[in-house]
Amino acid sequence: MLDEHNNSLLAAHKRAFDYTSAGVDNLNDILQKLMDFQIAIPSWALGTGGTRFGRFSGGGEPGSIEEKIEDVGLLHTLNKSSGAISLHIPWDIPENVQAIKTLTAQYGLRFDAMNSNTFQDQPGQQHSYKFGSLQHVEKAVRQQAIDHNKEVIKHGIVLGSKSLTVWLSDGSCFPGQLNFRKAFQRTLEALAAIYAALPDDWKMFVEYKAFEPNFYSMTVGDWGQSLLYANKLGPKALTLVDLGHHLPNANIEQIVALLLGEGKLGGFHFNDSKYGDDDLTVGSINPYQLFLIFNELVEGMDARGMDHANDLGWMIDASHNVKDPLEDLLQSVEAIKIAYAQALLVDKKALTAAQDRNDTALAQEILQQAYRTDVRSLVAEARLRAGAALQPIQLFRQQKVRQHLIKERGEKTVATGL
Ligand code: RM4
Ligand code: MN
Ligand code: MN
Repeated sequence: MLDEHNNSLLAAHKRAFDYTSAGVDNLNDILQKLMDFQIAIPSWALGTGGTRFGRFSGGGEPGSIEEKIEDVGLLHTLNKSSGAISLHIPWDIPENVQAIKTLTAQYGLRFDAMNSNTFQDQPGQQHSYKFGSLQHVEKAVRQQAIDHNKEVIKHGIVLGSKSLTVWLSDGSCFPGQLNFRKAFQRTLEALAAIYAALPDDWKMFVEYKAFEPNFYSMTVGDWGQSLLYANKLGPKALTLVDLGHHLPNANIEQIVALLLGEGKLGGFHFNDSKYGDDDLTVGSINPYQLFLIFNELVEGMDARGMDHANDLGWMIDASHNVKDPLEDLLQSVEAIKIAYAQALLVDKKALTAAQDRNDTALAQEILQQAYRTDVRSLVAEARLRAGAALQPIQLFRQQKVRQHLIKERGEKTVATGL
């Protein structure tokens, strides 16, 4: 099916590719980088997301961890760029570990960061997280949250994951509710207890979020707070940037540049937002910002001699309320690859020279020259060379994949997640 699809589009693709690639010096290097670059899919993004007002389930959602792996396998077959899955515990507790590992290997997938969840109460749970988890005033609640994170690490070790992402909803909703200093201290001590359980070759990502579900203060609310924790915890602790977790107009590219410079950027959660959400499809609102972020990522990683594909964690973190989640994920991966390809096209030497001469207009020209290049055929060529589809969404629709999934799994399935 893939070959048939690709053959039918080949002539048009070649025309576009020849046109764009004619102006690119390091073409093969760029194509190789695009092929190597994999973006993990979170297990909670495969079902239809909801808001607090409602959830409108789509049909054929994966009902088990095995089916979630199958969905990511399908994405990876279509784009050869989604070669990893990130699990959220307890939404996806791996029960039959051996079978799950075999299934994942069969699709050429690996397990990305493990995610703990101390932002919801689970059935049968002894202590409630209503007033926080690692920051909680009661030791027993903090201990329960620490133990949960240790459990998550254990699941991850068996699966071959190498990192733990800790995102806390801890904070307060009203002034006076919380002693900030004490909450920080308690959280730091609890994080240290989790850090101590981390294997030597693991990383711990400390994710921050400006607001929600707490609306007055968040105990890990911005990159400064995250960096404080990460610096105090030790070399395995790093800051994780989720694009949607900033206040409006924050200069995320500058944050990224500084964290990279400090050697403290650990990973990325991709999404986009218009107002204050963290759920929209990557690149759907502000693709120029995404490009500027990638420009800093490439510059900063190259300055430190880092491997683009493997030295940071790359993941999508979005919630698909009105689109087919699989189509939305294909669009997200494509948007990331486009921004990455554009960043690779930036004439770094010329930009540095322009910066050193304070030639502001030229610096902008250089950036926008790259941004305004239509790199879609380069990304498609990388997919073609990797054995994937020239137009993943088109093939997904031609093959009526969603209809098949509905037939197989039913109209009324609901995936675990938000
Ligand atoms: C949070 C945060 C976390 C994700 C949860 C589901 O806003 O982005 O990374 O695990 O949502
Ligand atoms: Mn996130
Ligand atoms: Mn989020």
